[in-house]
Amino acid sequence: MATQQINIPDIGDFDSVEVIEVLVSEGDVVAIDDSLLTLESDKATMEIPSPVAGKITKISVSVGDDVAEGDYVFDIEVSASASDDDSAKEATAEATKEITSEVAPPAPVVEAPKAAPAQTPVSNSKPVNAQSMGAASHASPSVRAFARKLGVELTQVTGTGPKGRVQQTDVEGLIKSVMQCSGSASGATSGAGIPPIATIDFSKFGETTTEALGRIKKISGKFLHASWLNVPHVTQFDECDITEMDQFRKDQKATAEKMGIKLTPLVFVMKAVVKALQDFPSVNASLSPDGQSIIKKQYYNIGIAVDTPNGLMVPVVKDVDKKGIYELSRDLMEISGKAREGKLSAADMSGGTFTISSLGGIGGTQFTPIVNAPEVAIMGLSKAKMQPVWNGAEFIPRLVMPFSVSYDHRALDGAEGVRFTTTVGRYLSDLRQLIL
Ligand code: CAO
Repeated sequence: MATQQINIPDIGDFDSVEVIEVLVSEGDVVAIDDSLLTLESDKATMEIPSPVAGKITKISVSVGDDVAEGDYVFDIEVSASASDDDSAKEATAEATKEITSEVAPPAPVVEAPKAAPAQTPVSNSKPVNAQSMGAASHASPSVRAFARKLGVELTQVTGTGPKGRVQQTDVEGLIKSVMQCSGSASGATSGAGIPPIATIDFSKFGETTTEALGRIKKISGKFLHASWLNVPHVTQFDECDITEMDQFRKDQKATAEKMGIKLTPLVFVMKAVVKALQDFPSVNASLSPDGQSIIKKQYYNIGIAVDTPNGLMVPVVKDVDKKGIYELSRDLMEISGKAREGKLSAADMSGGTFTISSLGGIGGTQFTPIVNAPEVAIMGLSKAKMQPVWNGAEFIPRLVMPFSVSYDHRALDGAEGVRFTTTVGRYLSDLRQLIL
């Protein structure tokens, strides 16, 4: 099979345009016209479709790169049947020129119509995040831009065009049905009636500068805002004695380093959390769309909040229950590295069942993380410190780690919430319990 080098085609009047999405990963199989990249200038967004069918064998471009016509971006191992399909290449060149008239950053997702709060999950829908928006659906760049502008995730739209291609009318149909539904679900829509914050001309009081928020920050901000408005949050604070755990970590550090792995407290927390999730299945869950039942998941995929130069990303470590601490450390290093380099794929970001946000490497005593809806709980880790602890006879120095769990009060009662945090703390204080 021949390998074809893919270069940026004619992109109109633009000399250099920023890559804002890499829509494929190495190993992905693509069809002719499948979107490979999204580019964005200050005036327009455009997608680069694949000129051939085949397997992506190399990606030489990352989110944030500037590209121009002729730049080499991918290698595709061309499927035998498609290797000399010139007409497809011409069609692709045409499609690339279809440029939207304004920048349309992704907005909050409009779920399939349900008489329930807008953020509640559709049980069989993919978890939603910036990277996954529309990546797997077939649609022209103009339809993608139209959907993005209205905040519709293309994977939620049933395409009625040839080969299931999503048409503009399909997107309009979904919006119409959601609007009808939200109108009939009294009080269910989020944000309605919220008093606005006063607009102030700060320059009246001193010098100011205004900088546009980064793209990732804008997207994560919308999800955080939706969760904050829709989920009745409770945050339970707790702390645990991790003296023995940390000694064990230090004992293993040299072995880990020889394997090229950095062992931090986070992987032990992931194991303790998963054991506690097995004890409390309602925490590893989502509410049903009508809010009348709870969907408990028998898989344990932990989202990890990663601080990147572009903003907060939440890649997911899969099957944490089945992995040891070395494998988890390797996974953590890999996904946090990919997050920081802007190389996460849709698959890396989906399927999470519970999230951990660790600020332990930075500082702070406690914080209130926002639930990563449609999950129902999130843990916040803070920095462990040596503290004097009374053992009944004297104060002894112990390493104590503060942590918190915010949860959706519709899914969990306060008693269940504190039983969960107490259980996590117990496992972290005595790791032997993880193998019982
Ligand atoms: N207490 C004390 N020390 C801790 C700690 C804790 N709870 N957690 C980590 N540390 C230590 C680590 O052991 C490491 O020290 P050594 O190098 O001496 O071993 C150091 O802090 C740095 O750790 P790290 O941050 O590199 O690694 P991690 O596995 O703890 O975290 C990751 C990985 C990706 C979660 C982290 O790098 C990160 O991005 N954190 C920020 C997440 C964030 O922004 N959350 C907020 C979201 S809401 O706005």
